[in-house]
Amino acid sequence: MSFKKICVLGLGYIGLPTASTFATHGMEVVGVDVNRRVLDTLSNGEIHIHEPGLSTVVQAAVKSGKLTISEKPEEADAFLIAVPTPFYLDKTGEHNGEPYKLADMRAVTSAAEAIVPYLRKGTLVVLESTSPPRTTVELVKPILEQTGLEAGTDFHLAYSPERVLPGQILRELIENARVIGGVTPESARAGAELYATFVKGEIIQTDATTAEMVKIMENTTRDINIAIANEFARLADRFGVDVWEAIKLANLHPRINILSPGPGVGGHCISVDPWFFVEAAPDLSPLIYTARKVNDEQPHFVMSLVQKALGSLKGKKIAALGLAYKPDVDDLRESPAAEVVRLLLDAGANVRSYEPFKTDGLPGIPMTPTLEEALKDADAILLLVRHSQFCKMNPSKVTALTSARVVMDTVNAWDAASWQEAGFQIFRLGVGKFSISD
Ligand code: SAJ
Repeated sequence: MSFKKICVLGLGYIGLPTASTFATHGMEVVGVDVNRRVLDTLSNGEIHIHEPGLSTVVQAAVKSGKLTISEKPEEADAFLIAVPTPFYLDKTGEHNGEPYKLADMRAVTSAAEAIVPYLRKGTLVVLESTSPPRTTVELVKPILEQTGLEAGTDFHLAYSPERVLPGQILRELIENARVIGGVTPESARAGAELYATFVKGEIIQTDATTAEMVKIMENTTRDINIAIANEFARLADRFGVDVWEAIKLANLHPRINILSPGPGVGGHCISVDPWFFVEAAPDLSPLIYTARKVNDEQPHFVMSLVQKALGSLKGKKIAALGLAYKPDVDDLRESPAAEVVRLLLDAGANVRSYEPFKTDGLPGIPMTPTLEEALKDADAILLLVRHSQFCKMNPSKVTALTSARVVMDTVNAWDAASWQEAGFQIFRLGVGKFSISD
């Protein structure tokens, strides 16, 4: 079968780059979103997210006439669902007061319902949104079959996880291997043919539920690996060890690759996807649940570092550097850095945050438009995100910009000796010793 026209539902971090990439590879694309602000921004030739190179690709796609933006779907050869599957904290008390999160599948449900009037014999529908195992067959399939058409026989239905890394989306979209899971082998084949439009990596066909599980397994493994690194940081602090040195040495082992501790795990993927397993099968996922809890508690460990450095936090002026969920992106979703700032504010500290990628920041968090302003009258500097700009800070120049003489590094970005030589006292996350002789 050949695909000439595709409708992409959801123009966020995944949908927009995917829609534009299909368009720049010759496909006629209708990009659909329910958010008026997103539609207006895109219609004005602008984009609502920060992703290197994306603006150029979207503009090229719109200018060529291949990408049009709309508030509702229209008839097409294929439909791709890339809407959010957010989480909410379960407050029913069913989990004995333990933090427990549940998936909100309403956007996937409405997207599937929006496709129903346009579904024809031979149409392909692909779900890309990260979803609990069996969503394609148990949630999406019955909605689409309301048409009287049968999935796998009359139309094709598949699940294909996106695996791109924010900051490198456009390149990874094309180069990464793609898994396509069909409700039948024919559906998988149709999906593989669609993605062959631009994917240069290997395209592997499987069944829909396996494809769903693969995605969640990938991000869950990463979450657990970061949790153990965070736990090592706590242990190193207790035992008078420098965790960064210990990790470097352990990683010399040819089969060990310990990740980096930090202020916690954020973003809309790793910090939420493991919940899809926990929610679906709590009896089978105690390790996954515990790793989530360890990573969610990590901002409290940062608080203990700040308390160690400053004693009482009341009225202390702290310059907090970085609010994004990870280095060199503007995404503040589920950011542990923002959580640390909230905890500091709650403890009575006078925090001023500087986030170079998003100076308008977050409600309730006092922000400064420049680094200089954040540093000016500070008592202490707290580094929360390993942005390249912060890694390059020269301590001997920083002395002139601030009254602070205490710095706290939670991401191992700064060379302790250089800061000490410049007259700062430095505290580092996961470092329970102050000199080699400790
Ligand atoms: N982090 C650490 N220590 C580390 C690595 C990361 O604390 O050693 C933190 C980061 O600071 C951040 C969080 O973990 O807060 C997640 O960052 P990340 O770079 O690990 O992942 P994401 O969420 O930006 O992207 C991930 C990727 N998945 C994997 O690497 C397995 C990406 O390929 C997926 O497409 C994406 O999730 C997604 O959409 O699911």
